[in-house]
Amino acid sequence: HAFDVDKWVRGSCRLCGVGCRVDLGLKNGRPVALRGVKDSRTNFGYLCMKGMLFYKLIRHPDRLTKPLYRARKDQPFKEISWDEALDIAAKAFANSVKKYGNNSVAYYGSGQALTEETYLFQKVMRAGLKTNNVEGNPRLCMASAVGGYITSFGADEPIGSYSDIEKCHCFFIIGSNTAEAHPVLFRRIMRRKLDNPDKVKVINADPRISPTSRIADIHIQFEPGTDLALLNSMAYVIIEEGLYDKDFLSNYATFRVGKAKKEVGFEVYKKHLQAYSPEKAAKICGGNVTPDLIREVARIFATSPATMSLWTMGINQRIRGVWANNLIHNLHILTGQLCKPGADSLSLTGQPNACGGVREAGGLCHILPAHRPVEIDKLRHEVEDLWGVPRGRIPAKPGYHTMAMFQAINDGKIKTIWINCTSPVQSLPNADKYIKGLKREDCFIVVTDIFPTRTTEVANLVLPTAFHFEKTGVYGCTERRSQLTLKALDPPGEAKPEVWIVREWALRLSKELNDPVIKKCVEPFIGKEEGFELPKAIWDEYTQKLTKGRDNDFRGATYEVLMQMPDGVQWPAPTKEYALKGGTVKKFVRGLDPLADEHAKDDKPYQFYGPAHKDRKLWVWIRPYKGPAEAPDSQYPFYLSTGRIIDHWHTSSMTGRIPELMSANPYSFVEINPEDASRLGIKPGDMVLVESRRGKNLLPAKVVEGPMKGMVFVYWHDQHEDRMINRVTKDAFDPGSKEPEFKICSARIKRV
Ligand code: MGD
Ligand code: SF4
Repeated sequence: HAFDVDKWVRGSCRLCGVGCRVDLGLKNGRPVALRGVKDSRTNFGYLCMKGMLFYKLIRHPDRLTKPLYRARKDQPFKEISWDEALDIAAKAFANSVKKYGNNSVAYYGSGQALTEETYLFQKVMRAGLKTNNVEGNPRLCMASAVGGYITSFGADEPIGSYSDIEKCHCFFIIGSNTAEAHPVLFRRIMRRKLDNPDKVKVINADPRISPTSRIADIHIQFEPGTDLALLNSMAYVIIEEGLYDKDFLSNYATFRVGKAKKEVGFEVYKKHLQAYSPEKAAKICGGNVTPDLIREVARIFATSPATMSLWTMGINQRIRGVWANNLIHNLHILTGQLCKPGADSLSLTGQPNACGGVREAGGLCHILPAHRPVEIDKLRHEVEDLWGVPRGRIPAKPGYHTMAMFQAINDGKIKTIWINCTSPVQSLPNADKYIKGLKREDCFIVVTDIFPTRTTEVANLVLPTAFHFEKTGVYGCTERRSQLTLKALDPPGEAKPEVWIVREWALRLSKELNDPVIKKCVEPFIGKEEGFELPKAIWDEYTQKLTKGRDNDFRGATYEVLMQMPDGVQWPAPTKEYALKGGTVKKFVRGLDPLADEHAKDDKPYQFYGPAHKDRKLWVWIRPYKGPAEAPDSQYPFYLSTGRIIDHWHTSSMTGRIPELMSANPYSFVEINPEDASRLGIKPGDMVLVESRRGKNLLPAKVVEGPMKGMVFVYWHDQHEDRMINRVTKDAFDPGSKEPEFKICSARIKRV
């Protein structure tokens, strides 16, 4: 290697959900380079620009290095000691609990926090402070995918793995700009296509032509929100033309309808699909969708030797996100495009640890660690027993979900909140509405971050934390794979790892509330050195105690094992011997998944033991088409959609501080279809007012054959007040997953 470094330290990328393996290069103790790990079967040594450059944040001059405090939000911050800061945090939470009750406090975390961090925060909140007000940004991101997997397959998270890509013959990419949001994974898909241009088909279904569409054989462009009709129509063709897999269906599937999850017959399902003949669906979908196009893609999907669907926020961030997920799974169940090599219904995760930390370790208001719904008494008591706290300590009722949590702040019901590793002021939809609440003087806000952000502007107490590679811990990516990142250097100034902060805060909280059970939550971790021993002890408790006997049994993936594996381990991995082979590549398949063997009830090759489906079957759902919460009308005639750009990560609080990335994309802009631009007299670079019923942005125009006619698209990373697009988006959410519809609202545009 040409790098001039003294030492390489192994970890995973800090940014997106692909989970690329990286080595951080140090020279004289300073970070100087990042390289991809060649032995990795995830990224094969490749990195995208963000992944290659994030080491520049480690010693960035803007880093927060001292605790900051102000009693009132209209005062300037002053630097204080950790002792003072932890006392203030403990008193704020204790006073709220004493005065307003346990549900007046909350934790709002992140799919970028380490698993050990989320686990410890939620343990103290639930068993210590007796509240399930534990949420995080994965609600804005993956909640619909969780709902889809649980209702269709009986268990969260994908069956297959990235390695299916190299065996896949038909990629059905819907609602995902993989090329920009998951660049290194897209490289694998592109490689597969370029190496097999005729054998491999790529179908891209999206209202916007994006860099992902470049490799597509077919681009289906439909009106935003109409894909539920498209997916039902593909199912119609598959059945009408007899392209379904009768054996797979009779062995492994049942048909379901409604809230009561009632089982119905195949004929009832067929009848429901009559409303979605290609002729009828094409009319609903608009764009370039014709009956022939629907027939063609349904045939390719069903008859290809192996089909993989890939999707992200275009499907999840919708008021019917769970249904959209179900309808994709339906196609796989009908055609048997599951469990065999190269076939999978694979939801791509946005963040590096939304799966590992939040979905698996209990980071949402309704789930306890290891996929245990909080409402189920037996499972809740199991957790209380494992933690050694009295039964009844964890409330049975889920806490506030994200949108309800920020509404509760608006309503003055939450008095103290801890916001960790996320910046809701910029990332919540209809942001202005919630910023009002966050500015309330009667809501005390603690923020843990590495940089000042839009959210630290509304905080009372800002605590500086260690960044990636300044602490040890685990990230779990899309494909059920967990990977360890080792501490390589100390954090700057007085910044501290979150696990230390939570432990010390909990000890003070225990005294403030005179409640020994709070201390009990962190007792196993007292005295542990914070760089390695402390996170290790937390990981050990979580994996050895909490995942035992669960569908994500991960007892084999100890730190010792994770340190030996170039790519970490995929769960389930109940034993060290098994984890040392890499874990489970395909869930539910006998011979590949130890739990499928353990739970086998017959000699069938697939065993769907997911805990949510007692019948051990996959469920094909009857889900009707339903449009978006807000469709264009005469006043606001455009669809507005938002998403990521390759150079930036989310709110750009990190990537916006990397000069190379900033100069590549310094600000956001609005993409407008050339036909609309010409009709409205908008030329490239003109300043355009983008306005909805909630707010407005002023953005330069990019005139491009990207969004379809009647639609505009805005990148959401820009922190500038005039270009923060979440001041314009809508906060309607899916009634099942509670995930907001960032991807669709109506707007008008005007050249200024
Ligand atoms: P990030 O920029 O990822 O955005 O939105 P956010 O989570 O608000 O925030 C991460 C924060 O963590 C940064 O402030 C960073 O400085 C801080 N940080 C980095 N490392 C550490 C660390 O080690 N410890 C701590 N404590 N902090 C650290 C994401 C959210 O946004 C998501 S997940 C989605 S999917 C949504 N997507 C979306 C969209 O598509 N369109 C629109 N319009 N809005 C969206 N908002 C949602
Ligand atoms: Fe990091 Fe994602 Fe880029 Fe890989 S693709 S280097 S995980 S940002």
